[in-house]
Amino acid sequence: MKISPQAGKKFGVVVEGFNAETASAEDIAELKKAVYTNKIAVLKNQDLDPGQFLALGKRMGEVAEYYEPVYHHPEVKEVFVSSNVKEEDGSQMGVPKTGKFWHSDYQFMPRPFDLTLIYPQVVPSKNRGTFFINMADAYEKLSADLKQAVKDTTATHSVLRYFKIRPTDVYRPISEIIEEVNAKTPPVTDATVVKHPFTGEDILYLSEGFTLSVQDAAGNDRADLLKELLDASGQLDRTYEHDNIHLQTFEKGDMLVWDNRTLVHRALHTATPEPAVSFRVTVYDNDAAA
Ligand code: 7UC
Ligand code: FE
Repeated sequence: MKISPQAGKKFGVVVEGFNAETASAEDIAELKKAVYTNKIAVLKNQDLDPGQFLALGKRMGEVAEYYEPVYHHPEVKEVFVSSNVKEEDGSQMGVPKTGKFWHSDYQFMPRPFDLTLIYPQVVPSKNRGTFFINMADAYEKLSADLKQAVKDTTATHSVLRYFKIRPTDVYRPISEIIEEVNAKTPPVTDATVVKHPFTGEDILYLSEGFTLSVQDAAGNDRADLLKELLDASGQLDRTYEHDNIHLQTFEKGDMLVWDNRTLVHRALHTATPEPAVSFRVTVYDNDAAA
């Protein structure tokens, strides 16, 4: 196994010679350390079926299955499927057009995932990739005034604005669906700046997609501050040229493993949609900080 920095990129490493079937415990530990330090690892030349992909996830930590079954792989429910391609029998596997907004996975849940593993299956020929922002770096780069302003504030997150209507929701009143989403996944409130459990970094923990509000210690809504923080981090830049934005490209056989606590990401917008399918496994890492 050889880990090297991604040439010409803001962050991330490339991992060559990683064999999911024969990797030692030391290899897995080294890989996880590289992910926490460099935020994203691209494992080259992977060839795993959904069961083997799940097995790799289990070696990284405690695999968490997605709470909405419509995303589940039909054979391996812990594998989350994003697909805009119809199956041969006309059925839909998983959900199309997922994550086309800045977010981190499960940011709206009481416990967000530590690691996300994405394994692209059908890779578009152009416009492939995912945008990422390192929110520890974004915090570090805030002005002294903004760093002061964000102290003692909290941020509230919800899936509501990006909850996907399921096939079974057709003809249901939207008010009923909204009530159901709020009952099942009530908004969660966290400190706006959280400490990374493994690296100790301070992370600006908010996203354009899931963060509803920021409030100060007295409970006053600080919509102005939320907007300023999102703007400073690069999440409001519709040209995607902000210095904080990293475009992670990939090719068939690549597997991306990222530090979901630190990074926000966003699926690349494509005007003319090409077939794209990817499998995902998400992991809670219960290891004590090394
Ligand atoms: O369909 C989607 O964009 C899924 C999104 C609402 N949640 C992904 C996650 O893991 O938080
Ligand atoms: Fe995502």
